[in-house]
Amino acid sequence: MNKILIANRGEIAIRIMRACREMGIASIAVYSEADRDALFVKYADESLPIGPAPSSLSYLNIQKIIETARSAGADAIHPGYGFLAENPAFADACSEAGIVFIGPSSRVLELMGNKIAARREMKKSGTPVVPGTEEATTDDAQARQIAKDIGYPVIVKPSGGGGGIGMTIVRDESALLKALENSRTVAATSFGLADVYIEKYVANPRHIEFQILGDDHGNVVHLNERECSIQRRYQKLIEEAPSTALSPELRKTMGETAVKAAQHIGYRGAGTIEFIFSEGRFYFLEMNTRVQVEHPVTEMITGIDIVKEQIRIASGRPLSIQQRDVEINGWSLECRVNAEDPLNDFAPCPGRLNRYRSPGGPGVRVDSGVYAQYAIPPFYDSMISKLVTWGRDRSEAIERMRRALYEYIIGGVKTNIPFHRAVMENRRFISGNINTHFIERETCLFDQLKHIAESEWTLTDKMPAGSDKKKIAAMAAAAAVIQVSSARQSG
Ligand code: MV4
Repeated sequence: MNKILIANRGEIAIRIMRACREMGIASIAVYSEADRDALFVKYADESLPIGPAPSSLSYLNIQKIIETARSAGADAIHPGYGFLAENPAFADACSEAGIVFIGPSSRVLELMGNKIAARREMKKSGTPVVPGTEEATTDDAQARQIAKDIGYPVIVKPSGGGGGIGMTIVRDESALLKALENSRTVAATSFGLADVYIEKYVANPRHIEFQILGDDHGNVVHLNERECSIQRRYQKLIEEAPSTALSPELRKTMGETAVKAAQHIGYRGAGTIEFIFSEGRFYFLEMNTRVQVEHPVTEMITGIDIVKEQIRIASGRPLSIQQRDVEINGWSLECRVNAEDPLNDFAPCPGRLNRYRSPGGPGVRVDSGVYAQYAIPPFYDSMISKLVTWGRDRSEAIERMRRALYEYIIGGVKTNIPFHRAVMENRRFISGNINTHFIERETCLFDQLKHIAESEWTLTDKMPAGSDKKKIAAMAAAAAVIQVSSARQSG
């Protein structure tokens, strides 16, 4: 493999190109009109335009991307996450063009993309699934009977989706038919498939997922778990590895279950088995057939470069590690730093980063696709960076995250950094006793956040206003760099 086209943008495009560079592989960026000034376009060995800003006309345009890959002589395409990453038609289009799709077979993408089929298949492999329906529920009387048998509350889920869209929690029979109707409508609009299914609703769960890698030589390994319970409206905000919830024995059991599940479907590439975890029990939820946003926390505790393994696997080479080589070293946290206003319902705040300086030092990793003076376009997600820390234990990882959040300077847009600072100081979070309802239930978080945001934003917008000398010094340094570069530009 000599040349890889990255069919994605932002931080993940750069993450993939970094792996390419270390492996001596040339990288090709493709970019929309809105991304002309983006960092990933500058980082790539070669950059080619693929169309207008809306992703439907660029990053989702299969024909255009394949055509571009062909004319540039790409051997393979890495789809990153989102966009075309889990699209079986795209995987097929790659093969038809004689280009390697860096990911699982289109058969597996199809199978795991249909959540009812995935459930059925996982049950067959001996993986525990939540009690629920085996087929799409079409008949109302039958649905009523099934929900009654499972016992309320139940949750209605679209088969075509995942990630929470169109899911409805049903507390009693009177709400069931309306919920089915509602989920079907959302499912049809969002996924083009109206099929829905019913599961027992697991109350107060954690979301724990296992990273797996499979190659074409019959090897499947797991890289342990990630704890992803800190989320809001199905959007993960903070992830960590390992999870405070698992004993070594349970970790081993869940890891072996994940490997068996992957082997059962003949999985190739990097993938994630999502489990819902409650009261010591775990159940399969979904499988994600791509590299995930939060993969760095696993890399930090295992030392394994997941993207390089993806490329190795796609080249037909065996995994560079066996299960016995996988060890957990320390603890890692990831905060997704977004351009959004946590005090205004996390509304997106795209715009120019008139000040930008990222943190560093021991145990700090920043994956981002931005730079000072870069304008975040309004067309895509609002992620500025993934701030990742590592420590010998969870306390050290948290301390380093607090320190890194303190060092981070972002001016010109509102960010959720104050939210992350509040979480890193929150007693419940520090205790590790968290579940998926943490953000909505921990209301004191928002009082704390308000307090932090007021001082932080004042400081960043009006530099001399604060009393925080060290932060001002760091901001002055960043401002000086900006002045020098703009003087250069105008001169
Ligand atoms: C569930 C569940 C409880 N019971 N399934 C949400 C994202 C998707 N990956 C699966 N999700 C859930 N599935 C069963 N059987 C709880 C969630 C869930 C959730 C559901 C409704 C409202 C907010 C939620 C937050 C996290 C997880």
